[in-house]
Amino acid sequence: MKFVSIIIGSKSDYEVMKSCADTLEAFGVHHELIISSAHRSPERTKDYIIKAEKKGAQVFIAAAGMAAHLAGVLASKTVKPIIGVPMSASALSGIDALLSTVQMPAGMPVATVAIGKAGAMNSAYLAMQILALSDADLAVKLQEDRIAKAKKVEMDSLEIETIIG
Ligand code: RP5
Repeated sequence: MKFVSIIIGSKSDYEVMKSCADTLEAFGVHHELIISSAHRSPERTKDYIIKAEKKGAQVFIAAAGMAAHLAGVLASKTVKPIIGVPMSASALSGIDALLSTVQMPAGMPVATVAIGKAGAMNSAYLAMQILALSDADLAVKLQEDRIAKAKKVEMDSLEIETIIG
């Protein structure tokens, strides 16, 4: 079964990354979420990538904070697309994780999204856009979501225009 794999570096990342899992759930996209760390449990992380690929993982989403090497470790073990989500987990408010995640050497890409909740949700959308390249039904759902978002902007504007006259 094809699915999206979400790996978070710590339980403390879950509150933010739940919105990634929720977004995939809302579109009916199979996914699983595990906790594994590049630094604290490197063997578990490596073993998981191999098992997940065998089970059908199509895209990996890696979320980590501080010196965030999780996405890079995944990139070293698979040629499936890797999306990195920097977590705000330190006095540097996620800038540390952003730079650790985004600054991959040439030939080892990690598609890095925004720090925190927007990035968590966008990682799900980006994963689905990748899957939608070979899933017409999912592509239609994503198009419908865009239309709904555009309509919401119009409705919000009308609401404000009504209030201010
Ligand atoms: C990273 O260190 C985790 O991804 C987390 O964002 C950060 C802090 O982890 P905890 O000390 O809260 O477990 O590895």
